[in-house]
Amino acid sequence: MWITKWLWDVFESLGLWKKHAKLLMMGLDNAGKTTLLHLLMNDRIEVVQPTLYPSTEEFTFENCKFTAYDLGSSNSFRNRRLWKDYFPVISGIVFIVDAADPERFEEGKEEIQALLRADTLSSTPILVLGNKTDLPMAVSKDELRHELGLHDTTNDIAPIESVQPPVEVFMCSVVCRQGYQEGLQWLSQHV
Ligand SMILES: Nc1nc2c(ncn2[C@@H]2O[C@H](COP(=O)(O)OP(=O)(O)OP(=O)(O)O)[C@@H](O)[C@H]2O)c(=O)[nH]1
Ligand SMILES: [Mg+2]
Repeated sequence: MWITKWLWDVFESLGLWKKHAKLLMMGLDNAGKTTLLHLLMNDRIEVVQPTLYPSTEEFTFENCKFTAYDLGSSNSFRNRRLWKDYFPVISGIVFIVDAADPERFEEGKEEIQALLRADTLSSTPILVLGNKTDLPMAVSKDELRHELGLHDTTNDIAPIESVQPPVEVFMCSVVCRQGYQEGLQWLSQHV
């Protein structure tokens, strides 16, 4: 809405927003990307349909303004090509995984490992959210990290010579409004 944009511009010019970050929402279909985005924008859980068309949304978290691109699932061929167009303009990635769907971890691993190999993203922080911890099948953070082939960045055991972007895993339940806040705080510090 133009009035929101106008207010942001005023606040920005007064130096009241510390940062403005552009994010790409990524992850397999059904992971919870759009549900999270709508919660961040409208502060409520909405029933959403699978994303068929790319959308650009804006929200604020603490005193950081975010513009987020929701392209739909990253496992579609069309979107894989689309992402690359966004890489040069984004300052962070939110990669959401359904932590209660072990059958799709391998697919998720392929997606995130492809991201880690992308030259254009060498310094772009990646927030990995293990979503749906409210479901009984949800795995632990350690298990998810292992399944996705991610180093334990918390304990800093990644090889020093690696030029991989900062990556951190946070477990969350979007529908229970738990866990993603800590992840966004981490991301805000790295964008
Ligand atoms: N149990 C549970 N369900 C969730 C959670 N977050 C999202 N969902 C549900 O997961 C389903 C998919 O959510 P979406 O937000 O559409 O997922 P998406 O990643 O945007 O999917 P695509 O648009 O197809 O890429 C919906 O039925 C949501 O209500 C959660 O934390 N727990
Ligand atoms: Mg969606």
